[in-house]
Amino acid sequence: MATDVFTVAERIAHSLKRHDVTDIFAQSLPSAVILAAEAIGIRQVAYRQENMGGTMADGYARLSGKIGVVAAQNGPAATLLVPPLAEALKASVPIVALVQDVERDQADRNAFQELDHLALFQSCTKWVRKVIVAERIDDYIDAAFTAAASGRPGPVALLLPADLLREQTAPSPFRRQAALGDWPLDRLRPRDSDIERAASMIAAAHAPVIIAGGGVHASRAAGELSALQNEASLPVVTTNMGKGAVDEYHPLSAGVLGALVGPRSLGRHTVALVEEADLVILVGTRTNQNGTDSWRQIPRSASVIHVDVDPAEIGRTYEAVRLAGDAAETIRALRRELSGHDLSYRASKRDQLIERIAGFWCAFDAERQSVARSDASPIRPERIMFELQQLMTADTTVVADASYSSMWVAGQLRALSPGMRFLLPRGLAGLGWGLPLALGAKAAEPDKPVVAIVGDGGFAHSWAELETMVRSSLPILIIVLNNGILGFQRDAETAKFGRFTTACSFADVDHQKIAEACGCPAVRIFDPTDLPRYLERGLSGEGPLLIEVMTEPGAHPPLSLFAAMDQAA
Ligand SMILES: Cc1ncc(C[n+]2csc(CCOP(=O)(O)OP(=O)(O)O)c2C)c(N)n1
Ligand SMILES: [Mg+2]
Repeated sequence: MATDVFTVAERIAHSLKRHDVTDIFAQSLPSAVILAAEAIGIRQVAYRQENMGGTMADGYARLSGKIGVVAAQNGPAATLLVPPLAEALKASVPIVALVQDVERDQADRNAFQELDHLALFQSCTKWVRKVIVAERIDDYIDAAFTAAASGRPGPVALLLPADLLREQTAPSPFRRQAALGDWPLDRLRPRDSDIERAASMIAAAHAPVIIAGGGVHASRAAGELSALQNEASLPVVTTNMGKGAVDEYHPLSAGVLGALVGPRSLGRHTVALVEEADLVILVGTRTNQNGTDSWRQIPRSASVIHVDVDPAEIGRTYEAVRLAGDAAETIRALRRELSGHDLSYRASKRDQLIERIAGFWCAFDAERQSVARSDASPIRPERIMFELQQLMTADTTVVADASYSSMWVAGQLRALSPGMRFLLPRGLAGLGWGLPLALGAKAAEPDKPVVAIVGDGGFAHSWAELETMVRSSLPILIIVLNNGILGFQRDAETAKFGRFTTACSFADVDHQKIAEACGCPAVRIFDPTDLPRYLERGLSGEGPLLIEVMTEPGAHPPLSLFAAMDQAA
């Protein structure tokens, strides 16, 4: 078969298969490619709207460890890929976008739906190329996968002129047999002298703390991180993106920190671990505003070690011992080095540290009792999280939309194992990502339960994909937090200006009916005691279910932005 002459579209399909691509998120375009892909058994998950399709590819990539592939038409369809690719760029998720372009001899004369795609994708991908020569197609497909999955993973775009796809061509004269569909592609590690220096600092530190970010998940480094946590008796907090990097029931785990430090938060207690640290070990984090509560937490006096696959992230804000490399490889090397060090000082601190962290969790649980166990109607979101916690397992993938949904998940749920996945669109925190991220996650791991928690505002960006969910047999549980408002928007305006604009309140929307109209069973609940049985049904995997929960519009997560307001209340 390798010597046969195929069309470029068919060659693309075969290359995708070689890279173990089993699913493409698409809407029939570029038609030649999708027809060729379906003909050889690659599944098309047909989205309703490109920006949702790109996000499905994102959720798929985050969960599966494989590169997500999305395809789209030129022009307006291509422009709709910008938001999901931008999120993936900021969140370091590898996606290959296959985008049709106008026929080569029609370029630059206002052909139908012609747009400068190179310029369009420049800002939201790490690599964009247009294929001009048919015989080079295998080179370009492999280059696209390599660019997406190597170094700091991210999205790429490959532009495919429509006439090129129909052209017949022989296979590449160079050997092209590698499967490049998994990420990360390379696992580089720092030089020994840097590992030795970092290990000595860890062994000698009086009050070290690890801040683990999303890079731990990207590198599949949760096992290594947990081993380091245990062996060196290191307390671990995570960023929002890093949630689940360690088991949050481990006695040395102190949950998510970031900006969740207001009243009734865990972070208001655990922040002391960072503020009092003499050594902060950053792992796989871009030290962004939300991850650091506006860069307020790490004291100037602390030494910093930063493990990151992107050398440019190290030292961006915090000068650090540079451990540029893959998180799993680097931690493994650190552990090996530490095994030759005397860790008795660290061990001597362990019990005291465990007791202190247990005290934080205990205080947090006592403080949130009034909301997490509240019987009130409208329902407190903390109560929903409390009930979900009782029913989820380490296999459950929890997905949230931007806004408060992300914060309820990050701050109220507790990860049950190292590597448990919580998919949060924290690259850019855009509304509407929750449902499509969850559908991508379900396509990646059909046998695992997926729950998507979305606000009513964000969900409105993505309702149409309910039909995709039903048609494509991707049964997930969707929890719509219907507070009738753009909650964060209203509260942020109130905190900053003392008033808010007329956009913040919605007319009543019946999400149960919307779901049912698309063939998805749904309930609308007002009483928190109804939560357990519906959550159980939704997580059972029997079929999709949408639970519209009428939630308390006055509830907001304990973000530092609101702390002054809350303290005064
Ligand atoms: C695409 C996009 N548009 C606007 C915003 C600004 N924004 C952040 S949160 C928010 C309100 C979200 O309301 P909803 O989804 O109902 O969640 P709630 O806060 O009420 O739980 C808005 C408008 C955004 N993050 N993303
Ligand atoms: Mg809302």
